[in-house]
Amino acid sequence: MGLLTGKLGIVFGVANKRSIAWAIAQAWAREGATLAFTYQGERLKDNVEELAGTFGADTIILPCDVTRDEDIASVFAQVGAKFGRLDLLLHSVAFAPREALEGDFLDTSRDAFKVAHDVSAYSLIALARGAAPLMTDGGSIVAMSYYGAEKVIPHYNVMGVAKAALEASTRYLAYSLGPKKVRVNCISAGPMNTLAARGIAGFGDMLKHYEAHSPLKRNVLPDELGATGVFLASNGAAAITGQVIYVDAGYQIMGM
Ligand code: 0WE
Repeated sequence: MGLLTGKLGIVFGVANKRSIAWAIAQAWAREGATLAFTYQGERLKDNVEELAGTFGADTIILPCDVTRDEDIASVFAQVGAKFGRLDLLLHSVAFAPREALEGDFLDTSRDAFKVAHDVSAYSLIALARGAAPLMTDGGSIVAMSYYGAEKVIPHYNVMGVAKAALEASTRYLAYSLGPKKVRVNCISAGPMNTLAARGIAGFGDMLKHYEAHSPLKRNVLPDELGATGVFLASNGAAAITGQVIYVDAGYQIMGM
């Protein structure tokens, strides 16, 4: 029997087959979870339907712009009607305006700060609040973070500040939802070759830097994020909440 057999989950953040959300969703499904998916905007609808459609007829696929409270309310109303309850939620959503990731952090506009924090950090709180009433038998909420939350990564800029807010929100949500046996954790992934990384200047050099300097002398594979996602979702992680787990080939431990 799978580690997640009988569990019901919802996945936010699949854009295409390279998405971290897709790697974790596939691993959750392989372990027996039944999943709902959301997509951001019509341009991603076909992608998500093609990927998630492979899981069969009981898969729910819904639109959701995480900056819209009415979208979030509608998603959890429909998931509640079809699933009746919920055990798992994956948050794999981030956005900052491109110019904020290219220039000097000093020039971060009020609007770029607001958008980055709304999409990338506040959304975790809003989604947790939507999911919590359905998590009647406890639950596991997993969000994706990055080392730029903790140390300066050139050009990551306002996304680093937003990921710091996401990680702090993870701790406060863990405290808020702990009495309901709902756990909230982050996976801090090493750099991955996803749509979100495409076109980021120097991204190839960053992958080479991890190969050269991480203890394991390599980059992280999507399946390894999937396996950590399964662990955090499983009853094996029943006493783990509020944590940031680094899945980064050990890079984060290095001082030089
Ligand atoms: O969190 C991320 C990327 C998130 C992201 C990516 C984009 C690109 C396109 C958020 N917003 C946007 N907005 C866009 O217009 N990562 C961890 C990947 C990443 O992004 C970087 C990195 C790494 C690593 C940006 C600069 C430096 C390093």
